Amino acid sequence: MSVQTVKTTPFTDQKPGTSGLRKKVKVFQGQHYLENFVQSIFTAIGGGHGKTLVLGGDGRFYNPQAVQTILKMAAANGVSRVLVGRNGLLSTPAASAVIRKYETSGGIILSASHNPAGPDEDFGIKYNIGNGGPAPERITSAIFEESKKISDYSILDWPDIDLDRLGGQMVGDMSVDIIDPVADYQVLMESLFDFGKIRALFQSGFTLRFDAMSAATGPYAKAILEGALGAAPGTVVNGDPLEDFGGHHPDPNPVHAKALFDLMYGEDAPDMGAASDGDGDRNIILGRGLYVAPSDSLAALAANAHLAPGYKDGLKGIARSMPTSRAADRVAEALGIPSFETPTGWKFFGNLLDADMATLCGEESAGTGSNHVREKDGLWAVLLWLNIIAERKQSIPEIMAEHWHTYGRNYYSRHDYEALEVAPANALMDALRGKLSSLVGQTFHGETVASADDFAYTDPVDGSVSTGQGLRVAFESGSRFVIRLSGTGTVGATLRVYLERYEPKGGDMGMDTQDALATIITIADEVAEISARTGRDAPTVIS
Ligand code: VG1
Ligand code: CO
Repeated sequence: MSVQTVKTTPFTDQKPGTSGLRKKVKVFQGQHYLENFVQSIFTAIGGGHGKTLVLGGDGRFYNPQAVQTILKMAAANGVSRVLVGRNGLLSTPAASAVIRKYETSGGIILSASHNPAGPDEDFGIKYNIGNGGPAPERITSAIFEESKKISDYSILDWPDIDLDRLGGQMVGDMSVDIIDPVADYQVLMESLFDFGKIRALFQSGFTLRFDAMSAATGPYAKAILEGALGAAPGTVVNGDPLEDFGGHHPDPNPVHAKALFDLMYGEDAPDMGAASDGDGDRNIILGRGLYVAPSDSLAALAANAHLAPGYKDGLKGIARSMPTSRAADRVAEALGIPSFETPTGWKFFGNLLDADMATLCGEESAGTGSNHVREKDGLWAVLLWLNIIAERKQSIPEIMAEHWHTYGRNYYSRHDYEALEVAPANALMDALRGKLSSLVGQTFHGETVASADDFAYTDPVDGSVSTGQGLRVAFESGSRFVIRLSGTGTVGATLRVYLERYEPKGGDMGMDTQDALATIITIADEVAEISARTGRDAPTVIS
């Protein structure tokens, strides 16, 4: 057994984005690339000495090789113990749950989430801290700084271990526990929800289609939905994790989960449709003929969470990312609890959850979660919906109709322009940023601008400030649009345009979303010069 110190030179592009470092697999396979980043993590967290870590990923191509390398580096950096999901698999929320349950120092999650996988596609890695959540900016910045000055890394000369064998093994002096990736997570879900009531719901004939998109959630969904809850066999489709996710983008949206949307809008639709993403932290919810916008799902869950045992004492507060619709704010107001508006990315919710200021959190990008872990959690959201349906004995369309009747409806959509050239995308942002202040008071197509700014966030717990988090233009009517560039893509730039219009209660709750937003869409295109500057006449994805 010998620790090798390997000479290396820094890469300039290891800056973590919205959720860790994501690059093409080929980039990660390049000499020293993965190792440099992993060593930068260890250095940034003050070394591995005496620490216990959790390690696992979404099962995509290169996941097992990366696990082996990281284990040898962890041992060389003095880590005492690593808990590894069997075959290197742990969904992102399950990794968070395991970090919390065993009170480890943190964990390394291997995922590029909803990005496609395979030898020519994407890989990703991120560090989560001891609360189970993504490292805050202070730590991701420290990792990036280390990556810019690294000169060597440490790795143990040791054979690969058997990732398929549950139980203890050694890598040098470091003990490795291969754990069942589902067990701890399932126990946590059983503590939050009324499994008896949900089981009775399925027994009464309630039907569900859960599309695991050939990614990490399959084993969890099968064990919990079809196993513990007795949903009919076949409820979970695409339930076996594949290293290339079957060649699909495991992104639950109308384009990539088209089969599910077609089913739910067709004649043979089950009562509920749901899907998760590559690493299991996202969810979408559909009723018969109705797609519940993720922002609306957050609001409806917040309004009904007290029906599930884990939330029976009510919520402390609700947090949403800035581009997420303000539907949840109205619920918070009605409940008399605070609401928070954070930048995009789950790392900004951690402090609010730790301080018990927020109980539920959500993002428009199909992410919802609570204080049970420090990540968004796809299957958790499905179970909370099921628990609510079991209690209310109403369909999803009925629950949403009542919700809008009570609170009004925030019509909401996101338009993505993917794989743009970087320079014109940046120029578009710069141009819009430059004219924000001059927009206030101007009227476009009957909508007068009430405010326009570049969103900055001051964390109410530790006072840290995050700037440049999205350009937002709000109108006197309550409508708004927000524009930002994605921080998770690996090819060119992706422009995200978030569109929102509020229809007060008593108004028309049955409009087509794109029709309802037509004026705001036109204004956003004109003001931000989207088609003119991108050369695109339509978004790549509308969700
Ligand atoms: C996207 C979403 C954001 C989410 C992030 C990570 O980021 O918009 O809401 O937190 O992905 O989710 P961006 O920077 O591309 O807009 V996941 O499920 O990809 O880990
Ligand atoms: Co994800």
